[in-house]
Amino acid sequence: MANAFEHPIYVTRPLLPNIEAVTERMKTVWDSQQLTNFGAQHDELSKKLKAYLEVDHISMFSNGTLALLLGLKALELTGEVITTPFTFPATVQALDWNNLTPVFCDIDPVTFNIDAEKIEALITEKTTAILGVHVFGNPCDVEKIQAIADKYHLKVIYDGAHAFGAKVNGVPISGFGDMTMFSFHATKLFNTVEGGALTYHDAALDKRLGLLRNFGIVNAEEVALSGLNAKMNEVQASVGLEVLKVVEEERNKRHKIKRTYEENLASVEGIRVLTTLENESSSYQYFVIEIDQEKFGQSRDFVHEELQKSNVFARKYFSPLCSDFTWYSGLASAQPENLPQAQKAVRKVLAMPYYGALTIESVAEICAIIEDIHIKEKNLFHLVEMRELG
Ligand code: T4K
Repeated sequence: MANAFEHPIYVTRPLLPNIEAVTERMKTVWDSQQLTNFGAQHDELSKKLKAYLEVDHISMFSNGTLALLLGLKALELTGEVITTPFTFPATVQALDWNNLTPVFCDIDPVTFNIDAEKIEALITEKTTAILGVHVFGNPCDVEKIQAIADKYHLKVIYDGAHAFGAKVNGVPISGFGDMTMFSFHATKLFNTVEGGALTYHDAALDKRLGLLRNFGIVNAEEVALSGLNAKMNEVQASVGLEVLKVVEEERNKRHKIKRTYEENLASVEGIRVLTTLENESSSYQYFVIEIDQEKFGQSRDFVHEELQKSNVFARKYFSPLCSDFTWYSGLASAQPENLPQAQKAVRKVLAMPYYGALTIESVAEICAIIEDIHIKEKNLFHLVEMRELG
């Protein structure tokens, strides 16, 4: 019989670097009196991330949402953008703020990513781009998406908020599409407290994004375009530089946690663990399960509530579907009957606690809680069956 936890166990905890190291770095910032507007910490982090992510071009931002919003703006998109309904609100809100209309495409029931097979049918003369999300850090079908984009001359943007460090066939995730956004929010594997970045291949975007994130200011005499304030400051960059030093260690810890979950849940009927495909490597951002109510005996919502009673706060990411937001109710592509797989996933998926500081014993205990629910249901089912038989 599993036990409740004394202290709350959350879906994640921030990766906190050594405080002395952060303080030391902060002293440098204080001494310099340059707190924001592209100082030494910003430039150092930018250089280090370029190497880590193996990219030629990177621009850093105050958060992932503004990075995506301004990235779409920089690409000068118009009309319709094909995207997924199974994502965090920021993905589609970045489209809204650019006056772009999302066209929702159903998802693949195995990866929960946009179903590349269903994209082509949604293309109209207004379509200018495909906005894929590497949901839970597992890569989209990048090759198929690129083939469609090439055929119809569309831009490809990836929301890689969860995909820091993910690869496809050994190629870093930012190698695909025209542009990739990363989130460096506190809940992300790599964090700068709040923060984000865009990576891209077109050198001309360096200048445009530089303007867009800094009010369009060219110099003291000239403002070239209507931008925003979306700069990453020196405190954020300092934290990021120290977090970057411990990211690999965190990935290793998460690998062990992932294996413990997988081993403990493998025999539980009705639970599917979301894994990466053979040619892909994961970002270790989320650990996600899918609960088949019929086989497991109880719904995802029931499991979510039972875990909460034991002080375990798993999350129903990404519920509600973005297509169900009230302001999209007039869109044909947002109608539930057009998104059957997304409608199923949103009722079955649960993001489990997943962070390096989580002990292996705690993971085993969380799995035991889930197994207990299943066994209880199974016993109840047999009892009812036997009663019915006489
Ligand atoms: N695209 C996608 C696909 C995304 O998932 C996101 C963000 C974005 C775009 C936008 O990127 P950013 O603009 O955020 O850079 C969290 C994050 O706030 C959000 O960044 C993230 N996705 C989303 C999936 O998760 P919530 O509403 O779940 O956050 P919250 O505050 O409930 O945090 C979850 C748990 O984490 C808490 O229960 C406890 C723990 N926590 C959280 C914070 C903030 C801590 O232990 N310490 C903390 O400081 O959205």
